[in-house]
Amino acid sequence: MAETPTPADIVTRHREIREQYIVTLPDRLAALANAATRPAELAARAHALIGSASTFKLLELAAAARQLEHVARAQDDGAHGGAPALETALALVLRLGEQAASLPPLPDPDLVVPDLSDETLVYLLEDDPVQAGEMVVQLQPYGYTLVSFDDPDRFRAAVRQDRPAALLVDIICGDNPDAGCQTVAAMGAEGTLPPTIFLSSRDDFQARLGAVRAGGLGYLAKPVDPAMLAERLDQVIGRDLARPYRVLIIDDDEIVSAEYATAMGAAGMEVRTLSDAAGAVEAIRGFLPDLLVLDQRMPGCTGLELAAVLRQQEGMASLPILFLTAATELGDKRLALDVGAEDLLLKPVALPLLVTQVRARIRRARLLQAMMARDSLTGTLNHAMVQDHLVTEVARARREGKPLSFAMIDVDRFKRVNDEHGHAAGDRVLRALARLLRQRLRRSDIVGRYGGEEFAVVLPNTTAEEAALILDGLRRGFLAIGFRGADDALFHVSFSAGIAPLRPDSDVASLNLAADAALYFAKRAGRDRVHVAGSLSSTT
Ligand code: GH3
Ligand code: MG
Repeated sequence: MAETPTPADIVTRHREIREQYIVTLPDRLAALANAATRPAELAARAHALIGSASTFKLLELAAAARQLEHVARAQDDGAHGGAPALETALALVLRLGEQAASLPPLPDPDLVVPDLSDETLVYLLEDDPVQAGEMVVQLQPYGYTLVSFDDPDRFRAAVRQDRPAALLVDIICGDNPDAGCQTVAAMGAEGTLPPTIFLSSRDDFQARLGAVRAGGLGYLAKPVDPAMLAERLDQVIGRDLARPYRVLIIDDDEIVSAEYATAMGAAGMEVRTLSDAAGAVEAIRGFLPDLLVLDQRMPGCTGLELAAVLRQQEGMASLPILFLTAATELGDKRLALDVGAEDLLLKPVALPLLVTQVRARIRRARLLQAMMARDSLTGTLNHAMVQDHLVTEVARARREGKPLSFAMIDVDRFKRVNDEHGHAAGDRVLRALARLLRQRLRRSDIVGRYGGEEFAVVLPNTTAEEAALILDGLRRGFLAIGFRGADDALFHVSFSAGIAPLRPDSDVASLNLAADAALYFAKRAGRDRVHVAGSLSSTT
């Protein structure tokens, strides 16, 4: 995959695209002038110009083009005596267009620049060294590096310089009961505030209100449960452990699509562009985008028609589509929603808004997909999906002559966790285990919740010995995680695991049985260990 571009790369790229657009302007104007006596074509060309000119913030030119489209359409519809108005409108467009082409391009104030901050670095403002030290250790298993500060001024200076991904702020600092909120509010006013979560021993409305007013995105009452804190951090940072969002843009104006693609790329998305609707089905099958951005007007077919064609293809019925259009007719919006468009954005759309809209829709679409195939508590695959994947992976391993291991994991004495610390704490333990599995395993490994407190993992291309090492590392990682229950006491939980390697004579059913038997062996041998089917000892 390509390296993440720097903010300077992005600005340069946008400038190049803009310059390309300016270079193409004279041709666009010439085509317009040539169509002076054919009102229908003139209207279509004027319409295209509205879209591109407004994208590049040539707003006067876009407005003149809109007027020209209006007059040309009236003429085309048989209005009499419109010729002089049409000539005037066309002349204005040509004049403004020539002006724009000869002036140095304005920089676009609305760029999306990549966020290069380390998404695992979190700064903590906490004046109690014991609590700070504990928090640093507790967040390590979740992949967060916490750096703690006890002085608000030094904290502020460090945040400004290092740009951490998020802040954790204790509201009370030293003798000042409001130091945390004041520090955060000051950074907010400076425009240097990363996503912030407040931690406080107060849990009343006034304290929470103060935190919201200061600009906090989250508020956790102390003592803080590390699992809950890690989840909140994931949320505010927008960390997605899955693959990057993919967007396919289909627009016949390649310069306009390049402008959009650059902005989405800067926001960490993978983007492809296509200028010809005819290649859409093939491009979607090859690239598997999460979302389609369609221009409404294209030569050959409209965006609406293309959407209708796609909706008839297998597997594309629910692909989210975002329409971009320069048209303001309400009728179009109704039609767009009719073919199942997510929404319709009017051009010119500011790049940051476009990126936000695309991201929100992909997030929701992935969530919906996940809900259907996944367990709602832990977000891992459900039992049926794991079995499906296991069938596929076993077949693949046989075909390619590669090893495969299947593991079952069961939380130890989980009934006691629920009994002693409450069901809600039990749920957090399960979510933390699921998250640890997803975070530490490879993308190609398949993780699912088998039911209750039992999980299953398919490890393609992994021998039993390798699997035992991996699972044992996970076992130790899980044991290191601290949880807090209803009684506020910190506690730790272990799991046992059974591993079954794929053997020449095994199938999916016997893999399940063997992993289950190995897990049973690990439990009987004393729990908190990993056992490989057929071996005599377990790893602890
Ligand atoms: P062992 O070490 O032998 O596995 O003992 P255990 O207590 O973990 O096993 P047992 O099967 O006796 O108890 C499992 C408990 O898990 C019982 C059930 O109430 C609880 N449980 C199952 N699903 C959930 C869940 O979604 N959330 C919570 N909090 N508890 C659950
Ligand atoms: Mg159990």
